[in-house]
Parts: sequence; structure tokens; C-alpha cells
Amino acid sequence: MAVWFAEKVLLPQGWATNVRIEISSDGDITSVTPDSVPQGSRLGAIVVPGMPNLHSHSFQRAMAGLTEVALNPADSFWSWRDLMYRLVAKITPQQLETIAHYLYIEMLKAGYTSVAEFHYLHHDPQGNRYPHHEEMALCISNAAHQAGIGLTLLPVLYSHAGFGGQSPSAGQRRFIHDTEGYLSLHDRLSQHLSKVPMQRTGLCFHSLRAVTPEQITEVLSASSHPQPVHIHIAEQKKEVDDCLNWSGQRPVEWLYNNVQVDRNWCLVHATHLTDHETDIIAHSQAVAGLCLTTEANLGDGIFPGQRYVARGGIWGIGSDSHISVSVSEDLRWFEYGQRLHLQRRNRITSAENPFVGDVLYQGALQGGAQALGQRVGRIEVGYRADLLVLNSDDPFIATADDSMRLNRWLFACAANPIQHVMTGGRWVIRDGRHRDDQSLTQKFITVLRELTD
Ligand code: NGQ
Ligand code: ZN
Repeated sequence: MAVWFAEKVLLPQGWATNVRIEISSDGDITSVTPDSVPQGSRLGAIVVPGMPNLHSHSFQRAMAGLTEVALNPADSFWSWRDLMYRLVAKITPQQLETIAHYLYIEMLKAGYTSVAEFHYLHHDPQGNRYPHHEEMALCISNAAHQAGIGLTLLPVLYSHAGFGGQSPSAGQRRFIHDTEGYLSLHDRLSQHLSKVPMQRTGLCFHSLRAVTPEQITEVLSASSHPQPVHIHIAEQKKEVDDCLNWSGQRPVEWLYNNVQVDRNWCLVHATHLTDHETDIIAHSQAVAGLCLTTEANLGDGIFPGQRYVARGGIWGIGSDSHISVSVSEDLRWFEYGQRLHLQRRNRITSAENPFVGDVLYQGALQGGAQALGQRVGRIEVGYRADLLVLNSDDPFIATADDSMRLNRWLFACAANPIQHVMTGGRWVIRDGRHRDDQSLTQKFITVLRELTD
């Protein structure tokens, strides 16, 4: 057991002063006592919970920035996807592990202390299973373990190219399983990860495009315990139209009419919603998985955030394609998207709290933790000690009182003020550095060269 102390700590109910925190040897918080006298080791002056990242395709970090070139007057999400598939065709397991390891350290530095990896790059470039079926997924698990970030690994069921069970394309062959193959992969991974600290698995359907209704039923009925279930749901207008053509219903409508959607579900890119769909997601208490910078980058559209938050909807953030890896940038863009769309200011607020930064940060902690199915996102007894220490020498942080601290960080700091990061009770970032920085950077450069020449 370790005893720690910090002057200002963000608790679920707000900022507390002079807080004593006990952390067990397995990394969980065992007591939190505000208004204490200084004792134990000092965490830092200003401590907040680390943020869960609810949506990641790690390998896409390798192409970030390279697709910002007009190749076609009709450039879109779909033409971006063609370029993404070119990268998919090349990546080896070793390259994937290096990319993910480097990215997960970038995430820690940016404030993410756990991540849900939506993993569909399963097979070799010819589409054949590796001798160890779980080879690629284990690269993700190893990368997270070495970086020291928490992981909810979501092996993805991907069987079809489009609604109605269309045959997959050549570009998709590394993704493809039938239900049985998928469940056996999920089983093997669940067994393996149960022995790795801070890691677990969940279920995942790539999208309603990529699986049939029967497959959804088979997978859900094969799972004996509650666990996270993630799906891409309504990112593109074309996807909504294709779903209407197939079923007469929009994707969210179809899902709620055919599946019991509850708090275990995370609907990623619930971008195109009617008011009614917005309200049923909010009512179900499923998590809306928002990936603001990727959705902007891909030209997806704007999630009806003001309405959803006003109705008590649960939401969290993901860095998805990793065009940006920054808690503050993604949170800020949730608010800014609403402002640009509605032509008003201060949209993501609540009746109890008019401070946008507070509502953004606490909202994303809650929804992110729920989507990952992990005891994280709160500095509270029984939760994992995943903590960020903010740099109290930063002028904006130094001068902020309790009410303005998160606003100053999320909206005003130009330099990243995250100084130290702890996960599971252990320091992983000290003064902005990770112990693997030196050895990994050169390896990552080599992989980028190999993949982009
Ligand atoms: C993905 N990514 O699976 O990586 C998707 C694109 C698709 C995002 N939606 C591919 N951001 O949806 O078919
Ligand atoms: Zn995605």
C-alpha cells in the first residue's frame, strides 16, 4: 500500500483540497481523504483522473497526415478508405506492435490512460490465418502492456462488404471471420488477457454493413457474461441510405428495433441521427462514441450533441484514426462543432454546471469508463489509480481557480500541461517522458519509412 498527497484533486463531485490518496499494491485506490495534512509521497499540485480513449484503430496512426492531398474532386470518407486499405495490405505483426507501442505512449502523454482498441486487422496479407490465430491481437496487447496503458481489446467481427451479406472485397480479406472463427478468437484472447493486468476483452461488430442480423444474435447469445459491445453505427449518409434500402430503417432505428441495446453498448460515430434516434440512444444509456477530430478529418458530419447531452445521454471520446492524439483537442472540438452548427456559444453544459470544461471532462470520463468496462475514470475507492498531474508552472493552470481550471486547460493552453502520468498506481510518464522513448523512436521511424516508401 502507498500513501500519496496532492493539493488539488478532481473528484467525481468536483475539486477537493489537500487530498490523501491510498493506493494498493495492485494499483487500486483504497482511500481518498480531502482536507488532510500533507503526508506520504507527493503526487503533484494538481491531479485529475486519466481519460479513457474509447475508440482506436492503432495501425492508422502510420498514415496520419498523408491523405490530406486532393487526388479527386469527389474526395470523401470512401476514397480515404481506399488509401487506408493500401496500408492494411502491408502491415506485419512486428510493424503493428511498434506502431501501437509508440502510439500508446503518445496517448499517455496526451492524457489517455486506457484505450479500447477496435481491432479488425486479423489475418496475413493473403487473408490466411496466422499459425497463431491471435497473432495480430497479441501485438496490441503486448504494445499496451509495454507502454503501461489500460486496454479493452475488441476483436472485431467483419464478414461482409455491405448490407444484406455482400461478399467482402479483396481489400478486406485480412478482416474476415465467420461467426465460429470469431468466437474462437474472442475466447483465446479473453483467456490470454485475463492474465494481463489492466486488460480485458469485449465484443465488437464492425458495422451493420459488415455483419448479418443472424451473426449479431449468434455472438450475443454465445456470451455468458455482460461485457462491452462496440459497433460503428451511422457515420456516413451513404451508410444510412444503404441501410434504408436494405431494411426500410435507419441504422440506429434498425439496431434498437432488433437488438436489446443497453449500457454495455458503445455506438461509435452515431453521427447521422433523427431527433427520435438521438433520444432513444440517450434513454438506453448506451455510450455514444464520439471521435471528433477523425470525424472532422473524414468529413463525416456533426453529432447532435446539445440535444443528446440535454437528455442525459452518455458519451465519451476516441482518437480513432489518430489524426490527432490529444484529450484537450477532441473535447474542445465536441463543443466547437456544436457552436459552428448552432451559431451559439457554450452548448455542452448542464443545469447544475455552466462551466463547459467541467461538463466535457467529467462527461468523457464517465462514458469512456463505461465503454471500456473498466473501473477507471474516477478518483474514488475501488477505482484504478490512473492519474494525470498537471504542470502547475503553466501560467494558465497556475492562475486558475477551481471553477476555471479545466476551461483554462482544455480551451487555452497551447503547450500540453500534462507533466506526469500514473496508471495502475505506477508512474509511466515523468516530466513528459516515457522510459521507452529513446529505444522506440528510431524503431517507429523505420516502420514509417517501410510503410510509406
Ligand atoms: C475503420 N474508420 O473501420 O477503420 C473505419 C473506416 C469503414 C472510421 N470509421 C472503414 N473512422 O467504416 O468501413
Ligand atoms: Zn472506427
